[in-house]
Amino acid sequence: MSENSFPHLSNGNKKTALVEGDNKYSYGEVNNRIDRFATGLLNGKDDLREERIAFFIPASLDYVTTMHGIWRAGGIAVPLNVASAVAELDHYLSSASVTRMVANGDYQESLRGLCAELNIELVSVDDVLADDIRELPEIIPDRRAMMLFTSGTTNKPKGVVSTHKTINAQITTLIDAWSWSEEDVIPLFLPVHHIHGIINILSCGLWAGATVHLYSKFDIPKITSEIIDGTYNVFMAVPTIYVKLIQYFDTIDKEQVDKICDGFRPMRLNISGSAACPVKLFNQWKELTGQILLERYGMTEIGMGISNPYDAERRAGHVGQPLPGVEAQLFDEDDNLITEENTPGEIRIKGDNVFLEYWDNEKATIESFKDGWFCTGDVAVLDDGYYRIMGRSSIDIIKSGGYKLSALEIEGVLLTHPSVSEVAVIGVEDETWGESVLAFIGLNDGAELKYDDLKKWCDGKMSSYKIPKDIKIIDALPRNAMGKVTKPDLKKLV
Ligand code: MCA
Ligand code: AMP
Repeated sequence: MSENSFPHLSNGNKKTALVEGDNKYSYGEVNNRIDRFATGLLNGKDDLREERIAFFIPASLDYVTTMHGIWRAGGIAVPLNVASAVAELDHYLSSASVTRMVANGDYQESLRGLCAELNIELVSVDDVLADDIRELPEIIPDRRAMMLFTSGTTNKPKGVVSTHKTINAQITTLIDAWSWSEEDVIPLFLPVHHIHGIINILSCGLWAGATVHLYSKFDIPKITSEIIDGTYNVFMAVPTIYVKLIQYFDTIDKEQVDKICDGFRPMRLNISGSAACPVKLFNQWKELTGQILLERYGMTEIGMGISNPYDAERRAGHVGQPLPGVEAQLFDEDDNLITEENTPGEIRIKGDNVFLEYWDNEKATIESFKDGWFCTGDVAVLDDGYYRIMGRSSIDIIKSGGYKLSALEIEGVLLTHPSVSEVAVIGVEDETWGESVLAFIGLNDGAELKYDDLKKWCDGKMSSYKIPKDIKIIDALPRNAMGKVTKPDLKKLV
């Protein structure tokens, strides 16, 4: 994907690309700024040759400038979670061998110590922007473009590397399947270190020539006031956002609720994904707004894989069929292809949308593929022509608020608390968050532990959404004959 692949990002295009607060930026302005940023990054070199450049910037013009500037200059973009704890950042930056970090204002200040320690050059967007534009390198599609960190069944997140070709495929399948056009106007309030915010909303929007309204967080009053004004015609979110909107309706008067729902009603599309959308929520949303949520299934390693149709039945509790250009099949535990309906199997995916590799982790990359298929670890059935997700093969992966969390990563942090002798973390069903994090904790002799103290102690060691929402003190964790904690037994105690 060279930048020309985003057909609307061209000089002189006056169409509004981005809206940030009271400011509007045209495609032409954004394009020029990206070229200036890329020129500044190169600083006389002809190509960044896959230098890893991280950035710690919320959704904004500066974010778009940085991401595309790195791409145009031939680097690998490493967008970071601006809500990360320092310990998490240390892992991301070290494992990706990041050499430069872009951050502005207070964000920059918060990173100064860590960057100095890791010998990373810390710059702001303004520091980099060049006054004029030099020739930029030719980028072939197979070049590495982006690294996103994802949690898995190990205690450290892995860097998922996608190429320009991968990103191109992830975007274009959605442009077709969801009928994106220049007429579209969409709010972006999800974090921009994950596929949902980066590809499905921001990149599809910019590729299609649409207008993307940028928010640094999910600001319900501001966003709903734009919805009342009829600003948006497309809305994409994780199920927790729809739950939070419905909860918000309970706190405001009926007339206001009606206005917001009337703002949703004429939209051409409302999408839910990143976690299971409960049938109850699907029905509530339809009742309130008339919108039939389009649920789709994706993963950091594959972008979007399976989606309900835009123009045909959108079935509650189901994620639909493989997207154009994506192959999906179910396999049983012996790697046999499942062809019958209603037989559970692991979803495996092939296509240009699939990532290249886990960064610097050949073993994990090899283990995640079988016969060329990427193994998602998600279990599904085919039910009357539509895939239905049953759950995940690993109990150690939790989906909370749309974030994928590793139980082992959280356990690793909790175990360092001086009062804790053993710990097991599980996800428990939660109406708002989908799943919430619960920790079973065994204490050292004579030790005591209050939840609030543990919560405080976790601050700065992990992002707030990973901190257990509750703890249960237990005499001894249930273990099997091999000494392994039997988490299904813990689930029965909840
Ligand atoms: C936040 N809190 C939580 C959680 N998150 N409590 C329990 N479980 C959680 N998961 C608590 C905070 O600690 C805080 O508590 C209070 O809620 C408010 O926190 P805040 O961060 O302000 O919450 P929020 O703004 O309401 O955030 C909810 C959110 C956010 C907007 C839904 O979680 C979010 O943006 N989720 C989306 C993540 C996403 O984009 N995932 C896509 C990745 P206290 O007040 O006590 O301090 S998956 C993906 O990309 C794949 C490819 C796909 O398929 O899409
Ligand atoms: P992540 O690794 O953060 O990209 O999260 C990807 C995971 O989110 C998938 O492997 C699924 O477990 C889950 N997921 C995404 N979309 C859905 C959906 N519509 N229904 C159920 N689970 C989903």
